[in-house]
Amino acid sequence: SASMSGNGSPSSSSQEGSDSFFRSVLENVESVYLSRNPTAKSILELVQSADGGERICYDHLAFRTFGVDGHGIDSMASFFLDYGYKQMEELRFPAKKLKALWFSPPPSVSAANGGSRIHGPLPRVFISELLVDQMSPQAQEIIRKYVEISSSGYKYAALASALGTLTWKKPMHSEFQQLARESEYAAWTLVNGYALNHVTISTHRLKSNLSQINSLNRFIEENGFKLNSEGGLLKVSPDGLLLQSSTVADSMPFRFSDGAVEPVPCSYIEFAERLVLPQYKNLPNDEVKEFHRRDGFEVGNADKIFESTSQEQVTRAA
Ligand code: OOG
Ligand code: NI
Repeated sequence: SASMSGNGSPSSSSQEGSDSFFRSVLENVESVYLSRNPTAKSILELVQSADGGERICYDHLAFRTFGVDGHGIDSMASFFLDYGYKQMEELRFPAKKLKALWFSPPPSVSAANGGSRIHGPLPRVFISELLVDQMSPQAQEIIRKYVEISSSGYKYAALASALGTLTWKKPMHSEFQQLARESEYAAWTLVNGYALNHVTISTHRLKSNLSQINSLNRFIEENGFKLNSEGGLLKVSPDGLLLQSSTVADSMPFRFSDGAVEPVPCSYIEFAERLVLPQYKNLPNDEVKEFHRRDGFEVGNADKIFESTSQEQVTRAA
């Protein structure tokens, strides 16, 4: 594309072509998310303008899936793997009956892609799945019914996410409620499908004092938004180097197949600050790159961030 300053060799220009397609898909995934989640949209605008107007970098994107018959992590991961992402560590959440994998992005071939937030360095990706085999027979029956209805839908997870459609038909309200009693993650996935679960603002890449996550948290609360309080507002990894926080999900009316219209939790927005690794602590600030910082995810942090869509957090007084 015209805005890119590659060296013009055939391999670099074909890579730029696929990169631009890949980013277009992510932009659609993002715009579905922004249109359904007014809190996330407002916060992105607010942080961007308070930070001096430069575009926000995403630390990661996250998706949820049903881990059964091909509909799990792999269904969404295949798109990212095809565009150069690498599979990294697995995380386990036995009490929630969840498993997650994260994927690291390929180095960016383009520095910018006019006008969108999916620009510059590509975000990490965090994909989780419900361990469906471990659910009660009743819950399994509901989940298996909808993944069967979707038939080959799992092959088009990224497409469903970019279009903002479910790959199965809408459930009945009673089915949603039954799943929610056993797993709020399951109920969320039944009504949101492959929709983007959250984007995460990379706070250390902000220019202002909001680059410190505690200042950003204060700023978010001062502006009237509610943060997930599970285990405290700030989630800190045991090594002290990965700091995370998140809002509670917006709720939106959902029309169930039996005609009931009830609010269901949609998506939230997260903030992550990755501190410089001890071996690089003497590097001058302007020489610190992303790879000098704490990478990856943390099971203890993630366990609490999952609660951003829970009834308890969504309905709690601010
Ligand atoms: C993912 C929660 C975990 C993180 O960054 O550790 C997470 C989810 O709610 O699906 O986002
Ligand atoms: Ni996250």
